[in-house]
Amino acid sequence: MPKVRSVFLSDIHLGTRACQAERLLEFLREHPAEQTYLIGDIIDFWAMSRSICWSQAQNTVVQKLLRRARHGERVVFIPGNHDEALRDYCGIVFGDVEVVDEFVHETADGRRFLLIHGDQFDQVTRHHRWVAVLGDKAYDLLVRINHWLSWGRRKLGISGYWSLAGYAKRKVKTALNFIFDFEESATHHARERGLDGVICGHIHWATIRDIGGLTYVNCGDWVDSCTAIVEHFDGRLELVNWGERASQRLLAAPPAPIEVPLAARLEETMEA
Ligand SMILES: [Mn+2]
Repeated sequence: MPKVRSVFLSDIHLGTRACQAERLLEFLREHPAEQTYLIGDIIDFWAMSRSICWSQAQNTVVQKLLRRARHGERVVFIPGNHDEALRDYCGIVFGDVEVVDEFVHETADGRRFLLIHGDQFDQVTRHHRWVAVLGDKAYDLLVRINHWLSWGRRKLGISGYWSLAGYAKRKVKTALNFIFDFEESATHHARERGLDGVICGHIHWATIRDIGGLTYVNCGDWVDSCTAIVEHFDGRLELVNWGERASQRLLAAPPAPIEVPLAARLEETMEA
């Protein structure tokens, strides 16, 4: 029996060591849904072009998603910039998974949302790819440090999840105004289309908020914060912070070191 009407996920980054596949599996197990939307950067082809990390848990994530599609649940895949190779396949159905460039989802209470990854609204990735690469590099480093930090915190019995990358992002937010600009332009796009809001990903910053009468929703990510958006049967949208919930239960082994495949991205920038 579905527990929620819809599940919205983005930025899983399968194929990288940072991908928190085990936590995602837990989340999926506890959230059967009528429809599942995968809103971009699900598979990280950028990173995989250099070094591939494909764990058993990541394999299981793919199998679970395909299984959902096979068993009558609607699964829609909207490619992002890290899996942009799949944009060539928009309009095609793969093993019951629909691949589309963007999608309009109507909630149970009749609101219409544009589903799109969001790199289209990111002026940095669009026009200054090298800046995005530098940003990515710093971000990956923070995620890696945080991986060890949170393990240390668990070992010391400190409860709760504290994200270094999240902290740093909050700090630089005012300096760059990057997130603000992104949210504004995504919402603007939905408004122009006559919709009630937008559900996107890309910036790894989960939120549900009102922007000028429209609802701006971001799914977050599964490399750092472990967040998802769910739609309940009455149409209410909820941000699920699985990272916070799971950290209270997981007193696991030390994390494996993360190899950050930066060279691949740098190469790509040279070519761009
Ligand atoms: Mn992206």
